[in-house]
Amino acid sequence: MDNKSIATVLYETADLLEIDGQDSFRIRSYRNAAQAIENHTEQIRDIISEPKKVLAIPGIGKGMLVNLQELFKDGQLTVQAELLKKYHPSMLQLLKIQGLGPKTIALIWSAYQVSDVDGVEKLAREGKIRELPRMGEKHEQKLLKAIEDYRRISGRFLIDVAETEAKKLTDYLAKFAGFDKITPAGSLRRGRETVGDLDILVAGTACCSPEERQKSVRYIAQYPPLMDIIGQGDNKISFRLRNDLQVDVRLLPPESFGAAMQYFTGSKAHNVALRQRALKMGYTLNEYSLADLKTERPVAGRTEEEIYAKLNLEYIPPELRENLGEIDAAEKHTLPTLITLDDLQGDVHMHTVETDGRNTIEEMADAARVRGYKYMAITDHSKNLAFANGLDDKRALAHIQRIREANDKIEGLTIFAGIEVDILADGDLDLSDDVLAQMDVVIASVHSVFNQEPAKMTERLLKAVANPNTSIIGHPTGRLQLRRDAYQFDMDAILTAAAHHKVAMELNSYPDRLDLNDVHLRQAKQRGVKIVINTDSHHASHLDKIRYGILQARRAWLTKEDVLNTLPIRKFANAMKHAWN
Ligand code: DGT
Ligand code: CA
Ligand code: CA
Ligand code: ZN
Repeated sequence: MDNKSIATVLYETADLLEIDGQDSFRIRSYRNAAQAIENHTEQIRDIISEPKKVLAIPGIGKGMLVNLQELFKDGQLTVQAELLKKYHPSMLQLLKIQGLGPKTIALIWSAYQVSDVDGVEKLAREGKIRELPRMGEKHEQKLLKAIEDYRRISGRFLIDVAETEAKKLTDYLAKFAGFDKITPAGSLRRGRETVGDLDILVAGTACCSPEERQKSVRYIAQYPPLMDIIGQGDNKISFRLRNDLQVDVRLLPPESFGAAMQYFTGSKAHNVALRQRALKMGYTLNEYSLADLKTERPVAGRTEEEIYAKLNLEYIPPELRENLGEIDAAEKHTLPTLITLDDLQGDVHMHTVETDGRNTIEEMADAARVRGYKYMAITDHSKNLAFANGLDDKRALAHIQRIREANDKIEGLTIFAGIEVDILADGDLDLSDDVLAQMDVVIASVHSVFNQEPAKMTERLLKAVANPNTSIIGHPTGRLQLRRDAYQFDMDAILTAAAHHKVAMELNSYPDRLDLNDVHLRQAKQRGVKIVINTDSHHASHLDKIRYGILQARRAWLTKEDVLNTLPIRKFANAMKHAWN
């Protein structure tokens, strides 16, 4: 359990205590602890066995320490578990609706004993919310709109959330004797940027007799974070987790594992095309096997590799299985050699305590070196981003100095001096030209005035691309997944200009962003624009998020050659100054 997950549980508990009408001192102690843990740089799980260290965190007293110990021991908080029993776990979903806080939820509960989203929506439609104290028709309309928004974006989960849940569940499954192979399939395996539900496949001896299957399903049903079971069949169980993520677990005999992996990895469109090919070749393909059409005898099924091979296809990596030309390319042996994590030589977008990051230059550098990078860049914010304590010219110059000093001290890694400079509303960059010219890496990003007319926004970005100091356009569309749409502009015009000026486009790996997306990345590649894959880390641990960027790059068919931060150091430095080869 990482600090963020702990903080979530504590925040939820505080809200539930408030709904329950408990005293404000107790509620505040949970919120304070949540906030302290969220902001703490050291992981609680690493220090939980040393009570003194935990108690040294401001906001954490003896009582909270006991809670934390319990959380690590049992995977849940008794206080929270009991409140959820009293009000039903659906209360946690209600709390996610914008503008619906514990106070209103408590009002609704005390008047109608309703604690789920559907129920509250029904009350609002029947005009029963406006009848509550301090509520009116306006509140009711706002609430309906918020529920609509919640529905639109709920249902899907960011890849890191899905991946974390999948990891926890597969660890739990691995403890059961008789499950030999366990793997996530579906959109998570394809590396999609958001995931609708988890598809987990399990094979082994426990899958093969009715009694054993029953025992296995019973074990799965006892998974602690499971909220409710949606369906249960002979070899499948579907359930919902506390955070509303749905999971399908399927039990398979080992000889079908490859066929099931292939089928349940999808995508649906890829499967349909593959099945048509199989039929043309005299086979049937389903989740159990690839079989001879006439004799129905299986010819492949234990591994995915043998299925693709029998269909005269090169093995197709999961990230490409979207029926976007991959089957044709696999037949002609023209599948791209997709970029891998090992190809990356550095990460050149990260923040430090000087602006809104949590670690120092040295701490970020140590983390980059541990990852095996050859180079990195510190790119703190510029002054336009006032809430992030962005740098003005003077502080930027001092920061360059500090970065150079840190670079002199560290061996085996080059720390480039960089900046993430704001693109102001008129397209000017937020720092003076001669300061920017001293930087090794200049990432220009839009962080304000998102709602300009598309023509104006295009002009703004074109000006930033044409600025001789710009090396990279950061998170080029500004979208925040499940939260904020991209700002509107003429992508093709920007890419054409970027190719001309040899300015790279960023693939920002932060799961909320994953910007550019796969479609735009393919478009960039067609236009001859190079990509830089970065994390935009605000904490040393964020450097790990680079793998989401790699997955996204692979879904866009990118190879090592398309990505500048696969280059050796000297060539990369030149590329940041518009010399791409
Ligand atoms: P998601 O969950 O919306 O993020 O996307 P997926 O791709 O995980 O979709 P899901 O969970 O509905 O189904 C998992 C895989 O199962 C899907 O990628 C392909 C396969 N599958 C599901 N339904 C069908 C179907 O009707 N025909 C075929 N050929 N395959 C299917
Ligand atoms: Ca799925
Ligand atoms: Ca599914
Ligand atoms: Zn940014």
